[in-house]
Amino acid sequence: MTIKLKTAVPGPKSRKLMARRLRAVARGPFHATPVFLARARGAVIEDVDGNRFLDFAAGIGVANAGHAPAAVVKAAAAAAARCVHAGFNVTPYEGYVELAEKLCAAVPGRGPKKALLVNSGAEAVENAVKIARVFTGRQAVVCFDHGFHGRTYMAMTLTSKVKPYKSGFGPFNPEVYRAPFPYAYRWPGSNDPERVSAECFRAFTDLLTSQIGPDQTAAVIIEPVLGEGGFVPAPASFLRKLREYCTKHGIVLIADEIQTGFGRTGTLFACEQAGIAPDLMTLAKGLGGGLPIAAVVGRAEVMDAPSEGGVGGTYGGNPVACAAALAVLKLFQDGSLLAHARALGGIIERRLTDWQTRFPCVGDARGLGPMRAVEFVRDRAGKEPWREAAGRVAKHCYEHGVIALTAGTYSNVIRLLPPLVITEAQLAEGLDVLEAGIAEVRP
Ligand code: PLZ
Repeated sequence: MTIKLKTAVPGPKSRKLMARRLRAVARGPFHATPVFLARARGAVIEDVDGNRFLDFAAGIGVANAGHAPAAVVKAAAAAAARCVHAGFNVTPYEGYVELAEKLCAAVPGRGPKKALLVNSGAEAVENAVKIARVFTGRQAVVCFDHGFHGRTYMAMTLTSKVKPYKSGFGPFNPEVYRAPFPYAYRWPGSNDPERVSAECFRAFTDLLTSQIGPDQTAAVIIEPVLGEGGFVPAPASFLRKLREYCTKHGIVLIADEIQTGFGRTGTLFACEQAGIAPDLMTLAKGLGGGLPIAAVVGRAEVMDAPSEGGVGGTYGGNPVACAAALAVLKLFQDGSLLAHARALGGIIERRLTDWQTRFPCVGDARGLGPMRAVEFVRDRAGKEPWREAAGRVAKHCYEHGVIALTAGTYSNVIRLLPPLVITEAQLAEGLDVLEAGIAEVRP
């Protein structure tokens, strides 16, 4: 048994720290749990009161290779001992170049590729849009319903959900258009993924031809599986049709793999499973194993469109973060972590499907590989989103030793984001807690 609770959750030390936090820290940053962390290893988090939790959040899909893998800690420490920061735009260093080489080799696509390193997912999204606009000489950007791309102005504009992400923060960036995402469970008229995929693609082409103009469109940005939007996979057919359309019209296709990347869906990148290569891919989260680093990777001619000095930043591709990312990539290299991730995916899928048949409040169970979620509804037929159910299950989880996150446009989803090094026994232990939480949910 991994879970070990010494106090009620939150414990006295966490409560004290929360009181200090409320006084000194701005209200904005949200907490999924009231638990203050002391340390984390593998798939286990220990709080300041000595309670041990199983982690189904991985720092929002970051610790895919586990919390503090020895190789990553060692590589980062060694890099820090050599140089913490110099600035790639002042005195370049090998780690940045080597990471770019490795990322270019790892992302799908046959032709020559190049990479740009930045600090966060939002920054990667901003840069991908800048690059696409310069490359095409066009302005419009098309994104999708339920999408999440970050909190800076362009990334926030591309994000769909108003509360809490956009409310009060307007005006938003111009020339951003939104098309429907093939969210089969909530598509009016049909739940058949292929039919929904076809109907959404028709709506997408109609939007471009009747409102924007394909020849005015710089980029289309999509998450292959919605992350914050509730773990809804785009059908492979939809992604393939987008790929064809963008190629035909010279539009830059950006796959935002910030949450889906680095094994989260059972392959290094989700696009691999649809058999598509985007023109640009945005990466962050799992890339640095916890250190802040992100990337835009893609077709060399697109990546080279901005002039020298046109993109960059002080910290982008920091040497310590590069060393950590190189160590993370090495952990994925022999394929055993991905194979384990797929095995976890099978276990999670069976368990979640079983809950969907047994618990009326579980309206949908879905995902890709181990990136899976359940969606709570008040009634099966009407599918009215049941936000409080997801909140109560998440609370039950942390009170019983599992850190789990909600998601979804209606905040009625519980998503599973365990570190991919979690053992099958740990996973089962955590799923038992989650199941007990769901069984307790009453109107
Ligand atoms: N694109 C697909 O999932 C970040 C957001 C947490 P940053 N998702 C977690 C929060 O409450 O802000 C994300 C993502 C996708 C972009 C981003 C943005 O990545 O590193 O948080 O900027």
